[in-house]
Amino acid sequence: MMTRTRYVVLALAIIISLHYILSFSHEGYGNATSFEALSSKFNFGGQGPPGPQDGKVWHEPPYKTPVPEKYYLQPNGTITRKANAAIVMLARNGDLGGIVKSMTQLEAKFNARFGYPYVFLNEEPFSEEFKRAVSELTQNTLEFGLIPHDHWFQPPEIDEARAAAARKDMVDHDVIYGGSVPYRNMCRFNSGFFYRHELLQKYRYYWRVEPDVRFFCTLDYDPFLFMQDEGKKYGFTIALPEYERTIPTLWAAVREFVAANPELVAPDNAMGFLSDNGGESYNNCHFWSNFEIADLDLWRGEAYTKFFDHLDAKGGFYYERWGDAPVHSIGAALFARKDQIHFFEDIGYRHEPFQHCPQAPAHGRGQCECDITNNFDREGWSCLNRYDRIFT
Ligand SMILES: Nc1nc2c(ncn2[C@@H]2O[C@H](COP(=O)(O)OP(=O)(O)O)[C@@H](O)[C@H]2O)c(=O)[nH]1
Ligand SMILES: [Mg+2]
Repeated sequence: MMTRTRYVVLALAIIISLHYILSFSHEGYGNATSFEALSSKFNFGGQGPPGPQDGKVWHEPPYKTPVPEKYYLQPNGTITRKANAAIVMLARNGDLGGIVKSMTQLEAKFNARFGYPYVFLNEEPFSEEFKRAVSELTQNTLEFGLIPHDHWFQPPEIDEARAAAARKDMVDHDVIYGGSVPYRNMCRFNSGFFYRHELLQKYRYYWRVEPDVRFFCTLDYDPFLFMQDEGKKYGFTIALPEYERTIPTLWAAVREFVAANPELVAPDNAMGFLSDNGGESYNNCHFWSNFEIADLDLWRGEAYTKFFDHLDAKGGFYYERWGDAPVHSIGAALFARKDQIHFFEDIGYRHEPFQHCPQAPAHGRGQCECDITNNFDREGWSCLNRYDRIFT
């Protein structure tokens, strides 16, 4: 009996070792680009414990595997477990109407049942009217935070004459928000500061929600628990290219950072989403950051912190109009493993002028109130094909 057990254990050990050896070596070949090859030579500190997907060979994008039933609400509707998470809304007092629309839908489709707190942030104090109006929309906890001055406004190091000339040039070229300083403050804040706000310190995950967005489908599972238990770090619904004129020198700054800090780049990262030539140039693809469900520790970690500081020192948030969408996307793609970036196929979402409408079977399961043929994913401009291809 003893010898037989020993034999089985030995055989299992050999099979498991072989599996790991094969999957690691395979992975190295399958997805190598010059940047990834460079980065995979190094060991990576500061990325936290290995996730459950470590070492897996991907033959298709992770979203093709349905969300496990264990994340769905029980038939009796009771919640047994929650993640440490909040819904984060950056807004002005004047955004109240749009916030009411977004929040009403999010409550109806998800949060009235799941009970996550809201954190509202603003560089000016929220009015009593704003606070009262939003508190009428939910039973859940609400927190209102004031953004510290230095996290929002144009830093004194910025050469205002140069920034003003850049703004004028963008206005002359009809770049959207090209002449706006507040928009640039917002992009820089979202890129490098929102996760440092004192109200967010106690949370690990967040869902970013903007005014005037729509959520089409009933969400019967907890996306935060899904992120947490599956080791995901960044979730999106729409991927598209950025306007080149807003980021002419961003990629040069990224390359400089990677060359100087190769050890901070994650192995098996999503460079293949960002670049069609192994990191040589940026294809301008980014995750549309008006929707994000993500791990705050991704931004708080050493890699992204240094990356943001490097970009901020370049002044591109003001001398150009670097958006938080490309900055976050590049950060997520380089500092997380590709399988830690999740496409929420089952969350129906619209921010003008684009929408993601889930396809079958998610469309039916979520009783999605969207035209199934009106879906950005497969339109010519969608960058979802660049996401898909990094897994195949
Ligand atoms: N507090 C504050 N929030 C802003 C400001 N500008 C934009 N926002 C918020 O930043 C987010 C993006 O702004 P939005 O106007 O929707 O930009 P778009 O989605 O790129 O067209 C939204 O949540 C806005 O409420 C501002 O000057 N102050
Ligand atoms: Mg918006």
